[in-house]
Amino acid sequence: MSSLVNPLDIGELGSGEFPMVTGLAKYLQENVSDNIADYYERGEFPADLPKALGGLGVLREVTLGNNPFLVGQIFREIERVDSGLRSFVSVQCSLAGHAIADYGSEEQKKQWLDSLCSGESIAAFALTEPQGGSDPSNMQTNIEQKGGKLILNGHKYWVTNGPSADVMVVWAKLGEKTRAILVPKDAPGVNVRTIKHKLSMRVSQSSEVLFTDVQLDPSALLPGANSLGKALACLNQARFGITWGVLGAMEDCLQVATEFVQNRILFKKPLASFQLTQNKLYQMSRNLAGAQLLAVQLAKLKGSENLKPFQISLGKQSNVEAALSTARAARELLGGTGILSESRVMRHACNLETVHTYEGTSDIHKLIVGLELTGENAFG
Ligand code: TGC
Repeated sequence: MSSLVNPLDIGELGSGEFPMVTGLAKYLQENVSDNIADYYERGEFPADLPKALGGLGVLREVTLGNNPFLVGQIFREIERVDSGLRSFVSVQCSLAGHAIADYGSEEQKKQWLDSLCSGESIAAFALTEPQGGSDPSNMQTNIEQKGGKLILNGHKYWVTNGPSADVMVVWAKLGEKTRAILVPKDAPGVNVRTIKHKLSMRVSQSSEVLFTDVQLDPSALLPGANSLGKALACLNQARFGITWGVLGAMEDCLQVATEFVQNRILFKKPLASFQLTQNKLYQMSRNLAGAQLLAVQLAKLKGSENLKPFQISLGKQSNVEAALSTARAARELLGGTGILSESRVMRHACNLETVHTYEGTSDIHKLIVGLELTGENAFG
């Protein structure tokens, strides 16, 4: 790994340390990287990817493994290609897979975990509703008990993987309690609509899902998923993955920008020789070094089971802001070339606009840290 993308020589970041990550990087390089811009333009997800990631052991590792460095490096490699691909894995493994693994019955785990980890089945996680994602406690989706059956009604929004999901982990109110229930996609009354016209995260398949009198057996409830806190604990997994994933996007932006300015001649000199250029590169490198240190420390804390939610918020907010700033700087250094799909950096920047907002907006994460610092709840 060149010092360019690992300025502080942080040993744990070396992807050579994990054969699975090396295999993943090779697979992505040979099969996805060259085509990703076309997928992005078409707004299409590479359909072979889930089974390929399953075959490499990547989905199992993220869902059930217990090495945060390996999980982090997996996300970093995938997001180096595109944040939308990382979103697929975040939802399949960190959100839906974790919910089933942590809160599911033995029967539910037996039914779903192997096929989710192999990529044979796809999962979605339906928490957010159209009235706003930041306040999930205002959930309107509900479950009623009627004659030994459960009846689900409601409307979920921004459901990643929805269009291809075989199963959805749906969060809903059952009386006063927040519960999660497994809903097969073909259950009568489930209506999945793809969200179109996105200018960001175009390879990620987003949807809204309407549930109209969907009849489910009580055994579809995840027994351990019995509070809003359990839903937020799933988000911890996904937010941790983002702190690592965005490193990949940043590294790619720094690499593209550095190569570009070394080869671009302006005023008879390489663009790299201008002080303003080097200042921008310095800021990108500094952003990256700080983000890497944060990610490594979060992984250490996670590995020793000492990672607190507010620390994840700090890492997610800070690393995504650093990544967005890095991608914008790369775009600027590339001039007009920066807006072309082939240069990659604008795609990263557009994706990172979404990452800045989802899995807890930047502001929500600042307020979570603010609450920790002051004891004052400033959400409402
Ligand atoms: P609050 O009273 O603070 O908390 C309710 C209960 O939850 C506990 N808790 C957590 N537990 C584990 N991990 C966390 N990160 C937790 N945060 C809170 C808390 O201790 C409490 O437990 P208990 O036992 O005391 O009841 O709840 P609040 O309603 O005041 O909300 C606080 C706030 C704003 C921090 C929370 O609502 C929040 O994080 N909001 C942002 C939600 C968010 O990130 N939404 C976007 C998700 S992304 C998306 O929906 C797409 S899903 C994936 C996809 O398809 O892409």
